[in-house]
Amino acid sequence: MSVLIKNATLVNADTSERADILTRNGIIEKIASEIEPSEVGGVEGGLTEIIDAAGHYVIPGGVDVHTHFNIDVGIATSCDDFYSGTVSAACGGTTTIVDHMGFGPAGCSLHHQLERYHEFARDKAVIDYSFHGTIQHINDGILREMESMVQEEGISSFKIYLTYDFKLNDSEILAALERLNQLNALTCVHPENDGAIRFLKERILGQGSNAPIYHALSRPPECEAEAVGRMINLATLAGDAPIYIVHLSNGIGLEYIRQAHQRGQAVFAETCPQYLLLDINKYNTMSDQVSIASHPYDEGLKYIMSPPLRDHYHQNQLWQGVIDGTISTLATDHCAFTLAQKRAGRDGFQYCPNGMPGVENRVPLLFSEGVMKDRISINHFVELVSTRPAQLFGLYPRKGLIAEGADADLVIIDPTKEVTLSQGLMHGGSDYCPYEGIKLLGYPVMTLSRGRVIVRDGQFIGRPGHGRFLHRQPLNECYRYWENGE
Ligand code: DUC
Ligand code: ZN
Ligand code: ZN
Repeated sequence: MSVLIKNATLVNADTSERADILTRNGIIEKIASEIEPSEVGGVEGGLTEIIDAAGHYVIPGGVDVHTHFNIDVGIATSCDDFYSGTVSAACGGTTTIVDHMGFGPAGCSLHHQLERYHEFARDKAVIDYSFHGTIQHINDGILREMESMVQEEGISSFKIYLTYDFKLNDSEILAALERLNQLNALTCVHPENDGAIRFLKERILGQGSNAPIYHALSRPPECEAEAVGRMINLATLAGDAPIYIVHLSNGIGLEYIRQAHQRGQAVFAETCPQYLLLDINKYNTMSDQVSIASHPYDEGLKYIMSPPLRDHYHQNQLWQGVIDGTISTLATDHCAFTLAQKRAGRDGFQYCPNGMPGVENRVPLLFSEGVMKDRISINHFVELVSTRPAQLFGLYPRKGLIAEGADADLVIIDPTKEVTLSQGLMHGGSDYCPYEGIKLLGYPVMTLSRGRVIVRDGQFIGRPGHGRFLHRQPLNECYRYWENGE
């Protein structure tokens, strides 16, 4: 099986060039300024397709390192599994996902959840995938198990929570950081101050305020920023353990991260399109739909997630962080529910399952809002959506790079294509698109996963089970690819 892409503008994180690209058996075999079909054996030689990419960009497939498929959040189970979730990802130009495993039964082992997630994804995923470990408690058994998770199972990153039922306390955080650093694994953190949120939430609910906006007001930016600052200090105390802040949504925490960088600390930050492009006013929005639907909270409930959407000050700060490199990656925190599931929050925001879809929107949104609006270069865009996440999570140079020998995960973007985002165009399991009505300039028109065309002009043509589990490298293997570039 072989595909020849002609006349491409090939874009990596550091270079752009006019090139032809030949893929064979899932790998990029050759990149050259001109490759003639006859020279690679034509149809007899296994050439299955010649794609003319003139006027289009070809980028390394998107790598979304923050999804939640099949997740059970206690009050609901997300509506995307590893089939619908990865189809949606592929249609939006993402060819690799790293999913955050959900919580298992109290006291369960790390391997228990890993086995469950292998079951969830096997035979379902249409693109390549891996998982982050989830640490829901700390004891000697868990600290011991981390070694085989990293060295045998290929799970080189783990997430800890500073809020929710399975939050860790400071001494548990230190134990996790120290051990994971020893194993060359990256600690990802959901940073929100649990006590402050509990205090504010109790007061707000006690006053009878339960509309969607109060979800945001019960977890203001300072709750998140305090936890970011605490994690930065704990990471230093744990012997300079590297940390990765997930879904950063505020400018105060961003400033703490910037200061940590000035001290040379390994603190990596991810933000998501919703924090750059949607704002707190969404919780008060009354759309036309509300007049025909039956409850005034319905529109705001669509955006209930943690951390919540912020105001324009924080949005602008985050854009600045993206532009100046303080923020390393763009992920989605895709955690999709249907409108019916979100409507549990009609009785109060505390009953609404947290999260929303987005895996299909990330690459097109950043291309249009970032590159086409001249906020970032196209190379920086590739770095944020593909190269950097691949490097940080042990997937590079197999993923995140267009080079001979890399996986042929390629996305072709037509920069002239105008698309107005709407639910009708989406491929996931949810029944609303949080970015409804946003006008985009530029859109992915083809996605190849390991050399197979799996999306063509918005039509998914891949198959379940094509996606393979990716055994990820530990951090010391990744470091050599970016250390010099820091
Ligand atoms: N917040 C999380 O921490 N995880 C999933 C969705 C959400 O809103
Ligand atoms: Zn989180
Ligand atoms: Zn998440």
